[in-house]
Amino acid sequence: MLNDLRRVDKDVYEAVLKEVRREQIDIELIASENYVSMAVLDAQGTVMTNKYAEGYPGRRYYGGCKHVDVVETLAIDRAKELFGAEHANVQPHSGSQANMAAYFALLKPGDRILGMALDQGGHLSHGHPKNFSSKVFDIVRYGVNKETERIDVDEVGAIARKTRPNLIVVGASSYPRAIDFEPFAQIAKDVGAYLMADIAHIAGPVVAGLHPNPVPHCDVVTTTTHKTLRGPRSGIILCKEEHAKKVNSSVFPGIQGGPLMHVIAGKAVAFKEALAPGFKRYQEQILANACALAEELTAQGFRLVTGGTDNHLIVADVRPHKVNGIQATRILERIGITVNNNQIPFDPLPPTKSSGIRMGTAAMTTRGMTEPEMKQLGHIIASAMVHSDDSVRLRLLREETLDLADRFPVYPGILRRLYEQERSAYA
Ligand code: DSN
Repeated sequence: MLNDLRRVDKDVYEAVLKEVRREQIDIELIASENYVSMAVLDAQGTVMTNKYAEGYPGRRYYGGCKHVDVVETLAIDRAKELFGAEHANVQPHSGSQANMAAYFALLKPGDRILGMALDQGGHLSHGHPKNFSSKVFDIVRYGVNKETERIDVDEVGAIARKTRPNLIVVGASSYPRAIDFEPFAQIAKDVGAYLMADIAHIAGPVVAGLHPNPVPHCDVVTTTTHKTLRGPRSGIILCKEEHAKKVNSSVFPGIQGGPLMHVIAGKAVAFKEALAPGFKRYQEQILANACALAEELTAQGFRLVTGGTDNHLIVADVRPHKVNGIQATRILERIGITVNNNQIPFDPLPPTKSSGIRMGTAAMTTRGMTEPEMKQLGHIIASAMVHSDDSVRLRLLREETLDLADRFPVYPGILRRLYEQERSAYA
């Protein structure tokens, strides 16, 4: 296994080996991460990485594309079927590039975008001052209501009527509640704006019918493919047929050259997996696990933004435990739990510290954990905060997370073969 890599480049090989081991022994609660299947890993490690395929299936600028055409067509057809979309472009390398291409398809530089502020739950590419989006476009922002910490569509409507954006972006990176796209469509219609949804986080529940689907209400929908959708690290764009040509030429030649055909192969495989009946059950368990973790964290003294969750993620205000977000993240890292520090709405602390942490259940659900393990994790997380100065207690908590990780292996086949090869690394 990985024999050529080991022979040619020991440094990279060893880093990969350590990453395989880290993924096994840590509890992954980063809301935007997941573990792809062996089939998706296989697809990405194929010779499709060699092929230049600028253009689209049947209309390429390079010869020799007949097999990559098959793969891209499968990915397109499956994406359309999954989301009920009229058109899909599966070439964006990432979520941010999907968003960039969508903006450039519908807008010209200087046009106005209304998006959710990052510090209220939005995403960098929805208009953060340091992102390309605010350098190219004129950004106005909406946030959440200070009392409820939820999106207030009346307020969004008022901002839209006042600022007359050309495009409204609905979607978030750290918003734990379901989003109703219909009122956004009404607002966009009232002010003559395009409506774009970025469902990077919630694509899995959308596909499973467990979250409203924005496709019928939006001009364009973007998503990453690696979060709850459990595909390779990448992005896609879905749109109405009327925007198809503009979206395609905005991706290529607009902002990208050759598509990453090995990653598109991985997307095709992941979409097939998402179309299979077991995927809905997986998504149901992600949501059930998020509820169970949210309940336990609340019982253990954390304050949850909005009081809970409707999706796969939780934003916990950690200040009741007398720590800030970065301190909580570091304490959890010591006991093998990975999360990210996250601002809460109207956070008095800067993003580098923040008052909260964000957690998601997609990855550990992939490993087979259910509600009892979520309760156990909620208890472990709180104990780590309480005993953060007690290295003996932290060591015991680390043993508990190691035991949990052992009970729910990820990539057991890879681990077994690497272990046989590299006993010393696992000694
Ligand atoms: N960085 C991703 C996240 O963690 O949500 C969004 O792009």
